[in-house]
Amino acid sequence: MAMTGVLRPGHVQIRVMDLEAGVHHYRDVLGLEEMGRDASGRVYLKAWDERDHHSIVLRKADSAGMDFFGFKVDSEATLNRLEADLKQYGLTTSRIPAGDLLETGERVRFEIPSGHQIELYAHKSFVGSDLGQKDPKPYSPKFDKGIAPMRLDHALLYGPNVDKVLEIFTKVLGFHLAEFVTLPDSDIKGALWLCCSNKAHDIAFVVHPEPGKLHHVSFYMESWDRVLRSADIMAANDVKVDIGPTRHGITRGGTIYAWDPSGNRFETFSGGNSSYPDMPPIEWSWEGLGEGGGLDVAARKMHETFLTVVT
Ligand code: M3P
Ligand code: FE
Repeated sequence: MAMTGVLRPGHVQIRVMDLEAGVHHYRDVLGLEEMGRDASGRVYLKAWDERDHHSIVLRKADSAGMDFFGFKVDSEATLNRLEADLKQYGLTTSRIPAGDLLETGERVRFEIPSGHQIELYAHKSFVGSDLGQKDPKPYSPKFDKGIAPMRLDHALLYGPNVDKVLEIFTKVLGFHLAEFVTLPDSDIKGALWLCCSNKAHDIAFVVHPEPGKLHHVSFYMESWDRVLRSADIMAANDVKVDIGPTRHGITRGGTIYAWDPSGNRFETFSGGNSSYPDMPPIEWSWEGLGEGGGLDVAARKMHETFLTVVT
């Protein structure tokens, strides 16, 4: 696949109420590597198979949630073009100077109609993975440190105006819709799984009255075995689990939803459908999401927390 334009989820800034409890969770339990701290006290972390400097940024705040979600684009030229296209569409964009996030170039930030801050950037320092770039090894001891996901995979965000969000991601940013859920007794799309790659999804949205909410940040595990191992590690560390281990019918990914110490939900996720822009999106009814196993193949029911607990 000739990937151009928006390449992948690159970073997410998560608010935590107790910084050291957050660092303990993301570094020692999840097993991400701490890559640095900046003058304002933010903590930067990376997963073992990621090559750029960081993907997770923790900021101490009075409330939990997500400050912004950033996508890496293929070049400065693409950054400039997408900034112009977003303005042309009618969104307000701003430039955040290079270096505001450690080892990261200039970012274009905009608020989408669901109330979330989304960013695009073209540069983040390449630091490589432990495996090396030449004749890489298949294994590093880091794979056994904590849950040890391979990468930041996606986020699921809750907010209003999901129809407008669909238009911006597909018409302006070049994403395609992989799967969607229609609201009860209607053909209105109330939940979206959107891709800039051929992964199961790179970002997802569920319609919700309150703007700017985080449902979960998802981490990719190499296998279903590794998802099950993550359940053991959650239990050993008293991490509160929401749903799973099970499979989502939507995306067909193996999953556990659980909470960090501030109440931000995170997911350990494996497998999942591949998607291509020429494939018509998969449609789910509201019953399909619940009793049809869209959310939870094993339980085949709606979980109250899925619709109500967000940060
Ligand atoms: C995901 C996700 C649902 C399927 C979800 C698949 C919620 O990876 O976004 O959690 O039905
Ligand atoms: Fe997910």
